[in-house]
Amino acid sequence: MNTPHLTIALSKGRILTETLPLLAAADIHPAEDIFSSRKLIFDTNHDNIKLLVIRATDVPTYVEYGGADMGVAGKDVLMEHGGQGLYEPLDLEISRCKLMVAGMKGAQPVEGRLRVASKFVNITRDYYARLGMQVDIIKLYGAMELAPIMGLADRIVDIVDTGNTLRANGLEPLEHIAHISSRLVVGQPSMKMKFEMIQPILEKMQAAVVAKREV
Ligand code: PRT
Ligand code: MG
Repeated sequence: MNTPHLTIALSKGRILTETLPLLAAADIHPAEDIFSSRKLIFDTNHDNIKLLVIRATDVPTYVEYGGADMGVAGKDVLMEHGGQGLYEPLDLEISRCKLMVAGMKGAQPVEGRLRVASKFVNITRDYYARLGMQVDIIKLYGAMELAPIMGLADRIVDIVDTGNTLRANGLEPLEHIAHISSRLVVGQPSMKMKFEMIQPILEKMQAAVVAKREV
C-alpha cells in the first residue's frame, strides 16, 4: 500500500517559531532552515510530508480548499475566516493574545453611529451584532491604532498582548472580545482520507502541548 502525502500549512511570522518545536515533537523536521530560506514549500525528514510557509490569513483558505491537509493559524484568523470545511482538533496554546475593542484614552462618549476600524471586519460585525448595535465598519490592513488618532474611527478592534502598542499611541483597551491562541486545523476530507497518518501527529503534538503546560 502506498503511503499518502501530507501537506502542512504554517503561518509565517511570530507563530512559526513556536510551531516548529511542536512539529518536532511529532518527529517532523524541515529539511533546511525555514528562517533563512525564501522558499514557500519545504521538504521534511519524511518523504511524504511537506510544509508550506504562507501568510497567516491564507492558512485556513489553503486547508479549506485542500491545498494543504492541515495547518496552524491564530484563532483570530480562523474566526475571521469562518469555520467552513475545517476541523479544529487541537489548541496549541501558543502565540496567546486577546482580541479587544480599543479607543482613545479618556475620549468623550460617541454621538450617533460608532465608526470601528479593523482588519477583522467579520469579527467586528458579529461582535456588535450580538450587542444589538449598528456600527460603521472601516476595513484596514494594518496599523489600526492610527485610525482613532487621525479621526478615521471612534474604535478599533485589534489584537492586544502587553497593551504597549495601545499605550504608546494614547489608546486604551475597552472591551474584551476573545482569548486567542493558535490552533491546529485539518481539512474535513483530509481528516477522513488520511486519518491514520494524521491521528498519530495530533496525539504527539497534543502530548507536547500538555508537557509544555506542566513545565
Ligand atoms: O504580518 P502579516 O500581515 O503577514 O500577518 P500578521 O501580522 O497577522 O502576522 P503576525 O506574525 O504578526 O501574527 C500572527 C498571529 O500571531 C496573529 O494572528 C495572532 O493570532 C498572534 N499574535 C499573538 C499576535 C500578537 N500576539 C500581537 N501582539 N498578532 C499580532 N500582534 C500585534 C498586534 O496586531 C498589535 O499591533 O502586536 C501588537 C500588540 O502587541 P502589544 O504587546 O503591544 O499589546
Ligand atoms: Mg505582522
